[in-house]
Amino acid sequence: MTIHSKEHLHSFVTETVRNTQVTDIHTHLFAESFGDLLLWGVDDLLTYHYLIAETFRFKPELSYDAFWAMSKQEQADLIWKTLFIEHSPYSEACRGVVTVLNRLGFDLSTRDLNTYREYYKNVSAKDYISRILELAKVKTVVMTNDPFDSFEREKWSQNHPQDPRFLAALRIDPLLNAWDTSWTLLVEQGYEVKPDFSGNTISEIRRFLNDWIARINPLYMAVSLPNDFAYPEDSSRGRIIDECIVPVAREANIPFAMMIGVKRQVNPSLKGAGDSLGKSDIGTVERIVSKYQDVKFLVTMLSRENQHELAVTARKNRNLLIFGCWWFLNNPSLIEEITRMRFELLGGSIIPQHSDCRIIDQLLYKWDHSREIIAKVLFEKYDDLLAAGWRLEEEEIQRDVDDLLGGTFWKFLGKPDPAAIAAK
Ligand code: RAT
Ligand code: ZN
Repeated sequence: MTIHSKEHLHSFVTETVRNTQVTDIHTHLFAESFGDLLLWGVDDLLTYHYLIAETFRFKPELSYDAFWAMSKQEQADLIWKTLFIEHSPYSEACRGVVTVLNRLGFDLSTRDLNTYREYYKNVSAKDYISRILELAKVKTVVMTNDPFDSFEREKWSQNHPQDPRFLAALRIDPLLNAWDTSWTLLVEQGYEVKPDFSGNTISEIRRFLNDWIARINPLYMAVSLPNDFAYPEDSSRGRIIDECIVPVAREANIPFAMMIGVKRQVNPSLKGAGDSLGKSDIGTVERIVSKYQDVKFLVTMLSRENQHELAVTARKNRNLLIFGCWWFLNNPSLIEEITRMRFELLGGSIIPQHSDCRIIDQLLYKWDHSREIIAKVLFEKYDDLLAAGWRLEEEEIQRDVDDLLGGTFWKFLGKPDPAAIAAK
């Protein structure tokens, strides 16, 4: 059907973006078979590291050690009282909790955490995962799988049947960012590597990567990189990228995902909440993607200041697909500005958002909030197009939204979307 008015356009775009199933390309969620690695429920929701950092700001008298000595439930009580009772929860991470509780049907007028807790006592992880994925209209999530984590390795070795809604990504931070210590972890797994790269070290690192690729079938290899990451670089990281990651990515035909701009542990007392960000040199991205045009790169950058030049770099390199409004950028004002700018420079050849969820409940808010903004910006772009004299069909809008919420990712990988096949 042809779009016939501004109102028709607005309601069709809003409804389509709201209802189209998503492939969430980067999360920290896990399938049920991974046991305690999967976080869910109101206490995990409240002890999210974003909220821990916000709580300390209102509690100058609270010692870090005292907070870390508390049980999870005590921490959640304190966070709830501080951020939700003593102040209004309008930061994005706080509003997210409100959206989740509301979507789950809890009575927000009571503000009684214990009654919310009651609900979770009677649900199983299995049912809850299905409920949240359905409510959030997320068809598949990509996990962050860490071959350096012994608990997770153990889970993979148990060969549980794979839940098709949870797809793998091979995360290799220690290999690239801490070779001085991580080489020993490869030795422990039976690879003959030496800290100075002598002997078979390079081919053994490749063997390690290939073995993990065979074991978990990852959609991509991923790393988070500091803001001062440079390429080329005379360092173990530079060497491993050139001689191990790139050839393995090429041969396995999977992208190398670089998440650039983290300053780890600027405040170690905050533990997992203590990381920050810094502006990076776009030349680094330009040089690596143009050197290896036959390798695919997924890139997201953490600093707002890098977003425009990253989008321009994608215009110049079709082997670069930019994704998401990552971490400190996952705020409505920034998502709106970044998404609009990306649409203007790159049309639909982007992945506008990923959730980065750590707690499965968060899918409800991260996607609700992002969909609202994506729909708003997309409506404006189509409206401008109508004003310029174009005609639009509803089917064309549905096609475009399918691409933005997953299709572009699958086409970049060169793989069919398994959920789309299963639905047929
Ligand atoms: O967004 C986050 O929760 C961060 O703590 C990180 O997990 C980041 O997304 C990463 O994958 O390193
Ligand atoms: Zn992440």
